[in-house]
Amino acid sequence: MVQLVDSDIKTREVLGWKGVHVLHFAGSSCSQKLRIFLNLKGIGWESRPVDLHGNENFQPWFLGINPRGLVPVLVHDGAVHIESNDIIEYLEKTFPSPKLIPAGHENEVSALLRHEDDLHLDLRTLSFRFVFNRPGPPKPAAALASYAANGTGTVQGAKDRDKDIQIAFWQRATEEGFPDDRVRASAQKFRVAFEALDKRLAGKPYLMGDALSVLDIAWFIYAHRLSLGGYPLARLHPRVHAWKERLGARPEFAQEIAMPVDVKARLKATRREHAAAGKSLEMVAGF
Ligand SMILES: N[C@@H](CCC(=O)N[C@@H](CS)C(=O)NCC(=O)O)C(=O)O
Repeated sequence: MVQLVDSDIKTREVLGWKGVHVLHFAGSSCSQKLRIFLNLKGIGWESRPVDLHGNENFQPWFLGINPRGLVPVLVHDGAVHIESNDIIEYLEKTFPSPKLIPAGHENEVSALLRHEDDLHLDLRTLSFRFVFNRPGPPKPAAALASYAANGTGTVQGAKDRDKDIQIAFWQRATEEGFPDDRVRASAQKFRVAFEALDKRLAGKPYLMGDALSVLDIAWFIYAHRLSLGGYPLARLHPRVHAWKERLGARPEFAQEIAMPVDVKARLKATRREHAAAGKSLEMVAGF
């Protein structure tokens, strides 16, 4: 559980926020995951949007809440929680019904969620190359300078190494973009992970068996995002594809991944351009 301590937090006003507040961004995968969880739980929450496209997460106000500079963030009765999977596990304990982590499987689910989180920078690499595909550097120099300079830089009282990893990721992306060899390495990790999921889904409707769990939510988001980027899910992992389609038809999921018409059209054009240049995800990955 990553609940921040008092000395981590500079934006003191949040300490007075009562109830459930979520700082999030519509198109962020981790935010989508948390919002689907909240929908399924029926937990009422106050929305505090953070504009990632405008780099609001690198502004002093937001870094004063989450020194790591990432969404989502949960503020529950003035307590600040970061890291989407930790937030979900905290909420599962606090709002136990309906159950989304099967009893007796807490440690197994926790380990499987950690594996999902370990692939987050790989998801980001593939997303920036094949889904967002915006011109210019992924993060402007001024935004990164603000990121480095603001916030306490501590999580639970200790210097936050994760922030250094984030900054290094963006600096490298600014210098070299998201080159083919990194795409191949990231895509391969997902191929291995999806093969394991495909096996789990043999004869079972959900990843943990007969009941929907947080694991389905977390992996649904990855499968959805990668499909948008052109990952050939139906061809390589048919059971995962069918499971994703089934989940995506449920309103609690569908409303969180709905895309504005212009964004959809832009993505379609990007996919066409990449394919024409021989640079679609499956071509670069060698799938
Ligand atoms: N391990 C973190 C990852 C959070 C994360 O990387 N969030 C992304 C959005 S999905 C973010 O805030 N990115 C910052 C940016 O793009 O500037 C979690 O699970 O909460």
